[in-house]
Amino acid sequence: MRSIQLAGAALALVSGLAVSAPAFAATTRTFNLQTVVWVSKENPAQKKTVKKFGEVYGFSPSTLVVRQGDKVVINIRNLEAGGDDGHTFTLKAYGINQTLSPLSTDKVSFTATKAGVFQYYCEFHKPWMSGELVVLPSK
Ligand SMILES: [Cu+2]
Repeated sequence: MRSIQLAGAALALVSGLAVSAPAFAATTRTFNLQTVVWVSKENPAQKKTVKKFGEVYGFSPSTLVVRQGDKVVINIRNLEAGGDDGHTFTLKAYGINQTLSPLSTDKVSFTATKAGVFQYYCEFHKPWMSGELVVLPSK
């Protein structure tokens, strides 16, 4: 990287052109996510809602913003104890399908090579248990 910058600077001197540094350098972006229980059969006050919609879960935060080229590290805490409340963190665009261990923290990491808006979700509770990864283009 440094040799490329030096080569660019040398080229600028030779050609008389100014070389502007990139506005943002790629970095590591770390997020801490948790599963969220919005509606649970264990909550007596939510009985009617469970009957209508089933149990409802989510991720918090549900929007992750990074830049193309960034290394992304996502620590995901699954607050559920297991049983029929299993979760996954699935981000198809990046080939990720991570089973979330009950009452544990799992780590997902990848490099955000593709710019765009990509949905992630839980295989068992999609489409409502979902969020978006926003990868801002590097150029
Ligand atoms: Cu789930």
